[in-house]
Amino acid sequence: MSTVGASPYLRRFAIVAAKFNQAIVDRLVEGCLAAFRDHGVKDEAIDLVRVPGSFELPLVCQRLAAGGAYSAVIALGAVIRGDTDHYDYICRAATDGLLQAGLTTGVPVIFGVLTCQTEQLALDRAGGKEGNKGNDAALAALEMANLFTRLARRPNS
Ligand code: DLZ
Repeated sequence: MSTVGASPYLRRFAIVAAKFNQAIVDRLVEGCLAAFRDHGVKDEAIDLVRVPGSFELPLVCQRLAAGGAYSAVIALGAVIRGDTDHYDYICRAATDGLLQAGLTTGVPVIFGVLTCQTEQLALDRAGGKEGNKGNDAALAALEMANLFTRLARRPNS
């Protein structure tokens, strides 16, 4: 039995990154790019697109995924709880929308959106003591791209 994991196959990937909380999201982007480089994916094989905030991630991810040029599309953002109910609405829109983007297009859409109670908790997960979720998102994208390649080679899949 072989393991379905990250592979160095040359593919094309899109990163869609929110500008809101940009200092944090930029760290996620760096972690994502570093993981791709570590696995042999060249910068030229990656397109980076910016959107205003995490609420806009699903629409752009869906559009890019539907275009058929990418093995996977990665959404990166940071939603941090404030004084209003915005947090709950944006989290729900991002999670539901990104799930739908993947399901409707059949292209892996990777959820790299931090949803945190405080800025410090987000920083901890953007290259801090809890690692870098952008890095994890790239590994998930590689694993899903590899899995889809294998599934496409199998009859009846
Ligand atoms: C408006 C807003 C707020 C309050 N908080 C965040 C956040 O924590 N993270 C984030 O990515 N975006 C936030 N936004 C912006 C919305 O995602 C969206 O860009 C605007 O509501 C415009 O549609």
